[in-house]
Amino acid sequence: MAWIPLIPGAVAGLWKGYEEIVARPQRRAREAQQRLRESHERERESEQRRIALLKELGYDTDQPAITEELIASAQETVGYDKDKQNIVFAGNVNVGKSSLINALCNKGGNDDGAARVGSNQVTMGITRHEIPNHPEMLLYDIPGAGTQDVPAFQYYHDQMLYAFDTVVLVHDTTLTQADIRLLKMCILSNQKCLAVRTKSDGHIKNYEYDKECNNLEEARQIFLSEVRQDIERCQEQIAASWPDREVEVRDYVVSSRSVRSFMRQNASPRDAATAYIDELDFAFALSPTLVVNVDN
Ligand SMILES: Nc1nc2c(ncn2[C@@H]2O[C@H](COP(=O)(O)OP(=O)(O)OP(=O)(O)O)[C@@H](O)[C@H]2O)c(=O)[nH]1
Ligand SMILES: [Mg+2]
Repeated sequence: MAWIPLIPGAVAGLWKGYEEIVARPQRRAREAQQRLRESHERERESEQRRIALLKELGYDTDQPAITEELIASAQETVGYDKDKQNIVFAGNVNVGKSSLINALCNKGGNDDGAARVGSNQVTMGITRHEIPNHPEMLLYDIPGAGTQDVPAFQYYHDQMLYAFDTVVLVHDTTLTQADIRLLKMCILSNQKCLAVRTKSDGHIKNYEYDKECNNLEEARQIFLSEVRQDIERCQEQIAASWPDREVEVRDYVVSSRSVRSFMRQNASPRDAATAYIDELDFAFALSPTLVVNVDN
């Protein structure tokens, strides 16, 4: 019975044939169906997240959709220059938007063409500003959002923020929920945006008093460590709306005084309240051309 040892081999061969002709294609088909189901599930979840986000941002069906035509007409209204980087400074009232623009343009509040600054000098309409020797960019000053209750969607539409190349969200303490919603609105619109946390000089001086520090340097260190943690927390909150892709909004810590000093190509002040923090990175983020010739 020499063929008896061949039986297991034959069974194995048959099994292999079955496996290749029937079982494997079936398994592949099941796996493909599973992948398709998972991909539909992901699309459904992503659409649900988008709808929830629009609701959070105060989506208003009465507002026209942001079409190419709407963007073109808004650009004509605001005086957009297609040959330049058009950068708008947005945010709440009194946070320091106009002061930052003046600092970047190397102007004092009383100089000709300076943006109106101060608590009784609320910016009422859109104004355009040029940085001396930097004709490649235009800065736009706009009125503040008014109250925390203005939905991001409404501020974004009312101020035609979709018309600009870059939105700079200015704030002076932690990012408020309104600020975070505005940044999310920009991300949703695939628009370049960044945040800038200004008035650091005043905060550091306040910290020295509030935290009973021995000197300004100690106050600066405590301020910076708290601010960096806060920025991380806000970044996580923004990123949570897009779990399926990487989203990061940079938040630069500056003061308008130090930005002006930087723009005048001065070395960083020694004073701990006004010494540079993120001024160089902020200027670079606006345009790398602003930091050429700088060796601070
Ligand atoms: N200490 C300090 N004060 C600042 C700084 N930036 C702005 N301020 C003060 O904050 C106040 C408001 O500044 P503005 O630049 O007018 O603020 P804004 O965001 O343009 O205000 P609206 O146009 O009303 O929305 C002014 O009194 C400024 O002097 C800063 O970096 N440090
Ligand atoms: Mg202003």
